[in-house]
Amino acid sequence: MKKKGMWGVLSILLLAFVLSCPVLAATPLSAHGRLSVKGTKLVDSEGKTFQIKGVSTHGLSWYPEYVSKEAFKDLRDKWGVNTVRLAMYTAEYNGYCVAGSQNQKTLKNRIDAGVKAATDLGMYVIIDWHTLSDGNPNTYKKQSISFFKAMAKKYKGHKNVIYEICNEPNGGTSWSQVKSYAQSVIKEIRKIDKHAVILVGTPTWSQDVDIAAKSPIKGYKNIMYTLHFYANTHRDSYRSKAETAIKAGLPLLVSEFGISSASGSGGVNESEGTKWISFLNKHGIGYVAWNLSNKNESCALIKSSCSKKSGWTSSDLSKSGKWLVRTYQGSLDQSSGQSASSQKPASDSKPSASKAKTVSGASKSCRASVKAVNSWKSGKRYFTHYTLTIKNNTKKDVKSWKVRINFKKSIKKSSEWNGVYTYKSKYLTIKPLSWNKRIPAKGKVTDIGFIVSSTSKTNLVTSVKLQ
Ligand code: IDC
Repeated sequence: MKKKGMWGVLSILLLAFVLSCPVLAATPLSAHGRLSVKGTKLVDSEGKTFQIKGVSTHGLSWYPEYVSKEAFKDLRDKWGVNTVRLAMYTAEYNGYCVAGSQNQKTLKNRIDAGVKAATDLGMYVIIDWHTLSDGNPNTYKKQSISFFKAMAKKYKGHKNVIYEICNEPNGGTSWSQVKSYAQSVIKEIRKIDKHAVILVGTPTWSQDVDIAAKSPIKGYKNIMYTLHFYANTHRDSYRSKAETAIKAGLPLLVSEFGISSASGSGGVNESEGTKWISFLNKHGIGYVAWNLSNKNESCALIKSSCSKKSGWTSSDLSKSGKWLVRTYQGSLDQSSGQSASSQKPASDSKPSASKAKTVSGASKSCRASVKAVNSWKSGKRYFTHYTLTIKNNTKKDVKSWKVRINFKKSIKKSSEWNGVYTYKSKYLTIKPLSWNKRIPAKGKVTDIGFIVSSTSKTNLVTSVKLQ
């Protein structure tokens, strides 16, 4: 009896101990593992599209106080961020190449601290060689090679480190000059690290992705090209350049963007920002916002009057910061403190949108499935990005198709692709284009999608009919 009693107490104690242990939440890294490039997309270790949602530091010489585990944890858990970018200027304000060897040590220590914080939190981290006033990345090519060799040696065992080898070529630097620089740097990194994703800037402040697409770098895997935009300056015509590059098969990443003007100041343009994000979500392209500081400029994410280095509430954020958190995460104040673990392809506004759902409908031969892959709030409206897949279950080709999708509440068109769309208040119909009309026997059509908005969070699809 006595013995039994003791075991009873012990097992209760053991149970109490187990229950009091925090459940180990998944992190972006534990959920997605090493990233690589497949076609035009960044994919996770299971080959699924992975969309970076990131925040960049300001220059590591200027605002090192935001490089900390506390700050990054807030970004991850409260802002919905899965990646941080450590921006190290090469030329201006104590840049790496202009202020002596002691300064280089200091900057490298800051990178180490940033990589460690991100790694401890299971986040991805971009080491950014932030060329800017030096215009042509060949200016400091030697320094760049020795820097990236050192980084690659140190971090080759890491699955979460990404190298960005030149932020923004400018001042008339041509793509062939950037390409030759990139080939030299990539060659050295690859001798040490066979896998890491490497980001290459494009001419004209990383805008000319269409030009890079005409002559991409050959012979290496896991290379992406960067596209930068500032939404109050760069609009439709820049999205067209991106579209050209994507069509040509170039893998893109927006390693820096703001919703201010290109100067980093001036008014912020939320609606153009939202257009960009819809566009990037539609293409599964990731993005990283500039910048985590309280500098008195409209692209800074923290208000200049706020001196906190972490633990921000919504009122501590600038207009850009508030918009960003809304776009990435829903609302800061509602945040549950959940880890950004569950990184779905992009921004999930809380609460209903996280129930990513598929609704299907069938005809005699086919099955159509509509999946909500993404949701976010912008202004007063809730946006949802849906994809449509139609499978032919028979052994005969289907000549054409038409799908009707019914919603709970009325919807408004935001964007659409790869179909002919007709909108009525509570439903829409999609008909094919000439090239995706025919569904081969046992085959399927994919890559059809649309974004609609409504005033309700719970505006999910109620039924799908194949006509
Ligand atoms: C800006 C900073 C600003 C700093 C300036 C230095 O926000 O505080 O004084 O750099 O020249 C970029 C660059 C990025 C710029 C940003 C805004 O990559 O370094 O930051 N921008 O101008 N490209 C387009 C815009």
